[in-house]
Amino acid sequence: MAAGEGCPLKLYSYYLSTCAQRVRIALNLKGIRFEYKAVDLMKGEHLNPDFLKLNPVGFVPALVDGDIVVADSFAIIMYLEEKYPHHPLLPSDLYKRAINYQAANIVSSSIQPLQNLIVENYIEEKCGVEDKLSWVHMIIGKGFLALEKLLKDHAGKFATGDEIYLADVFLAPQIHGAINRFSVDMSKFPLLSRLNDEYNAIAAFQDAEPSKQPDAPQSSS
Ligand SMILES: N[C@@H](CCC(=O)N[C@@H](CS)C(=O)NCC(=O)O)C(=O)O
Repeated sequence: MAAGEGCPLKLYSYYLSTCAQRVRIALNLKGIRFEYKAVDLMKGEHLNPDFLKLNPVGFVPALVDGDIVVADSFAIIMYLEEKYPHHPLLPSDLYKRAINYQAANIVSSSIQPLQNLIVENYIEEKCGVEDKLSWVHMIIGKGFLALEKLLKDHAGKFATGDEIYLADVFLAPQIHGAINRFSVDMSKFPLLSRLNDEYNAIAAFQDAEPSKQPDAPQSSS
């Protein structure tokens, strides 16, 4: 039997999806077992009618919890946060909580959607692979610079102090993808580089990495 098979929670995921990776990290941090349901974005499975019933916009991740279906990583993580309040991902301090929302939203609104597969494919088709890569580097660079500035007065061991919170859950996959998929030069982002080292040492983050997922090819990172 595959790991997690028969668990009430089912996560529709693709191994390289940074959005799904956020949810995998949140589930791991909270110690919640889940069944992994692979959706192959390269085969267009996210556009199949069955998947569109789970998420009408046709993106992973989606979470099924019995009769409840939630899609979009932010909504899923908030659902998990309220259903499983242990290992809280939101600090009680109001300001720190707002900074967590801000950092998470820089990743989820101002970086990832602008370099999503659908955008990458469109740019590559219209302008070629070089333009696609320079676009992705520009978008990631702009967002990472903003995150460096935002977090410099808030970071401790992690993004907003010495505990792992929402900002870390969103930052880790974005940084991992920037390094491993797009070879972004991280020397310009010393704080994010240091945070990445911290994340890489934690099992909940390691286990959520693309290469560890059941749908990853043998040699992926
Ligand atoms: N806001 C959504 C975005 C979801 C999203 O963009 N997912 C990507 C993978 S990270 C996807 O399914 N892309 C397929 C495509 O671009 O066609 C979330 O946070 O879940």
